[in-house]
Amino acid sequence: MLQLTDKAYSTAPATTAASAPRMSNDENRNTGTGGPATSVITKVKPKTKRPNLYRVLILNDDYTPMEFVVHVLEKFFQKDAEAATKIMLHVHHHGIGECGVFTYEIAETKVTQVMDFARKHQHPLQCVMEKK
Ligand code: TYC
Repeated sequence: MLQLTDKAYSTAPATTAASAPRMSNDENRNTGTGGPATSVITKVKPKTKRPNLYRVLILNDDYTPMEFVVHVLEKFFQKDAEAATKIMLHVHHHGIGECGVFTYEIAETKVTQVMDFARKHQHPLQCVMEKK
């Protein structure tokens, strides 16, 4: 059967009431001691988790043409010409620079795409990922 909702992709708690303080089922139950009735207050924690993030970095070298690096940044990291040129020049002068920040699988894919593209064009450009 086709399911339209999927818990794995839900970012919000199922209901807002879920995170409100709640008393145990048998509210105001007697303790059987002749003492006062007691209740346990429970608070349901929203179960959203932030994903681990990874920086994708490119490294400088002496041979890859500047225009090729700019092209890589436009093609795989959606940078415009100005942003791509800034990043390329930063790497050229400092040795390393950030192309973007992604979840693990996306970062891994970007690294593979850049490395394959550089190899195909016979440039030694290196691309790596680093946990934030
Ligand atoms: N240093 C290279 C050159 O002078 C340009 C370059 C920039 C190479 C950034 C790689 O990640 C890089 N042609």
